[in-house]
Amino acid sequence: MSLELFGHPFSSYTWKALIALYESDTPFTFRNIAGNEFPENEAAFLEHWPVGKFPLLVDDGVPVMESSIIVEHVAPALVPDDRDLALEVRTLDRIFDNHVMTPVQAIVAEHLPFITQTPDEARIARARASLDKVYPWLDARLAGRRWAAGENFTLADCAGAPSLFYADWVHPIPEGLTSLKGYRARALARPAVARVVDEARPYRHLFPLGAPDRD
Ligand SMILES: N[C@@H](CCC(=O)N[C@@H](CS)C(=O)NCC(=O)O)C(=O)O
Repeated sequence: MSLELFGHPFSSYTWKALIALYESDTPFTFRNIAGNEFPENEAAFLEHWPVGKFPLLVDDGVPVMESSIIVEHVAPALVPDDRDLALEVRTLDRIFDNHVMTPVQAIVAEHLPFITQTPDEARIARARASLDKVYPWLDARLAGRRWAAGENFTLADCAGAPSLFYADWVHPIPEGLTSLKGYRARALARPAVARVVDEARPYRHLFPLGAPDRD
């Protein structure tokens, strides 16, 4: 199979797909759609997926949308065969995307000048309140676990690492939530995750809330 991944090096969902590709040592071509640098990549991307959400995988010309599906497509071993364990992995994958990354994206969107000049403070407050609810839940769920669903690095960690990376930037995880903070630190030390973080460093100036001087 010939694989091309369209995405932005600073995008959390692109990281999710890249982490799976790096974890599984899968050869692929990265097609960067950052800014106006690579117009031919942007045009090819939109031709395959007019909705315009990235990442997008193209496998021998066939588009594969949605980061969770891309992870399973390129690295099936990141979802365990055991049915109960697979459900736990997929549950945590959904929670990181829907209840961590979605409020983070809402907060970021309210600070993007090309989206709005007047941040919707009520929307930001609702997103922060969502993170305040999910952080303690995750802290309890991750207690005693090395990775999100247990001993092995899975699809859930491909989602957990990027979402918590950015969540802690926009709405810091409280010090007392040691399981969650420890999990985030372990995830950032994982070589595949460290690699996507490093590859994105040149783009940190783009972070609309100002990237903190850490990580
Ligand atoms: N459910 C999608 C979400 C992808 C997503 O929201 N990607 C962001 C970048 S991290 C995006 O495409 N933003 C551009 C836009 O919304 O126009 C997935 O898992 O792939």
